[in-house]
Amino acid sequence: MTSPLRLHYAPDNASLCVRLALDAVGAPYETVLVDRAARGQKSQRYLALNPNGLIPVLETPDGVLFETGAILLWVADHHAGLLPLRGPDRAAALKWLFWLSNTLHPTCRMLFYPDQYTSGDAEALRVTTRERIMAQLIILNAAHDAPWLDSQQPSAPACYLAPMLRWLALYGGDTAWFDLARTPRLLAFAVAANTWSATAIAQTTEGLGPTPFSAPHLPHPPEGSTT
Ligand SMILES: N[C@@H](CCC(=O)N[C@@H](CS)C(=O)NCC(=O)O)C(=O)O
Repeated sequence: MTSPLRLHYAPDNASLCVRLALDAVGAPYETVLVDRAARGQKSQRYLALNPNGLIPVLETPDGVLFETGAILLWVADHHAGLLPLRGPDRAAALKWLFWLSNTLHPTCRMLFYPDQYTSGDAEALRVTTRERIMAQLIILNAAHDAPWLDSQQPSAPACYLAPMLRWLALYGGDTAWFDLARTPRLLAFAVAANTWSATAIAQTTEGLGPTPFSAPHLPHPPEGSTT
């Protein structure tokens, strides 16, 4: 590797979470575009990095990493500022990071890729999935142990959450159901995330447009495609 870190990405994909974290800590990295229009994530070359055929991958001096949550944790372990170092604050931040990875993100995937989860009525699955997502967002909105949610600065869980709020507003069929006003704390979070310096970089590199997390528009990336 010519650069210590290499992010395999597609615009507005889960790689955006990693990009935000890397830019938040100022870590130098290279990007490698995964051509989703050509199903590059299922190519033999990519599957050799991530046999799951999913984006992102981060190549690191410690090896090839996949799974967004694991990558965010790795970045946080190597750069100060994304997670509390120890104690109850770290425990709570890890709890929510894993919740985002194991609970909210998989539910979002059922909305974005219903055909991968049912051979039956995809739209019916989407209807129940929207209800599940809203219930999960209400749980997060009420969390008493998530100060990262109210911070103006990015953290590992915040870098995971902000893109998911964006995707919920943009993808997954009819998006009229999604209204951040129902979760005012998450709305305030998204407004703050709009102003991160890492967000400004992603607005350029991935064409995210204005207010990318609180009131997003479909992206106009300089290269690649979202799907
Ligand atoms: N559990 C995986 C999920 C990643 C994921 O869903 N990536 C999407 C892009 S946002 C993807 O690669 N989709 C392509 C596909 O499903 O074929 C992670 O956290 O990294």
